[in-house]
Amino acid sequence: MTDEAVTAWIGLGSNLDDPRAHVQRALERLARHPQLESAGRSGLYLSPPMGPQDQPEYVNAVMGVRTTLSPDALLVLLQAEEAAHERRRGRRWGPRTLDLDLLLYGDRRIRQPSLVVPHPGMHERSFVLYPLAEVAPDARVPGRGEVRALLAACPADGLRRIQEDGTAVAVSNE
Ligand code: A4P
Ligand code: MG
Repeated sequence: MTDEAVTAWIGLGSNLDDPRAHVQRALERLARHPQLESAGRSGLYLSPPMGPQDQPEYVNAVMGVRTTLSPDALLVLLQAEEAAHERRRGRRWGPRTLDLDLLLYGDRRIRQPSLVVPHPGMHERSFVLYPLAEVAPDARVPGRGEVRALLAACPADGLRRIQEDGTAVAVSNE
């Protein structure tokens, strides 16, 4: 990869049809993608649904990639990966097999109809900040501050980290 590569952070979420497997498979496929170079990934987390409550818990994770792709091209790649997981778009914030959000793209701020970066709400969502702080506490959310500081102000909201033996342990920012 050339010097123009940027570090982008991607948020992964799933709450249908074996969510752990969907997130795990997406992490592996993205890490192998020829236009992405892996720059770290968090463990898997379990989180109560934000939005409609009549849906299962989510599995969430984040991953960093170094890439020379433009933000728009990266979004297209992420949407193709969602489609590979048979993601069907239903109601907003409704259940899904895989949601890939472009959280951060270097220090860029983007406001287009199809792409808003930093991803709206990420600075106050525990299922984004806790995994992100695990791998990139120094990262900056443009206009909001350092991940570490955002985490300190963000209640865990029932978030649990999945351990290697498969059990889930509550997390805290204290
Ligand atoms: N879009 C704009 N900016 C971006 C970006 N930075 N990354 C556009 C990705 N997409 C972006 O997305 C709708 C449109 O957003 C896309 O066409 C793209 O052009 P979508 O995935 O079809 O819709 P959505 O995900 O239902 O809506 P939205 O508003 O993106 O929701 P969020 O913020 O992604 O939240 N609860 C838990 N515990 N964990 C979760 O991960 N996720 C959601 C979805 C709800 N509740 C959750 C979780
Ligand atoms: Mg989304």
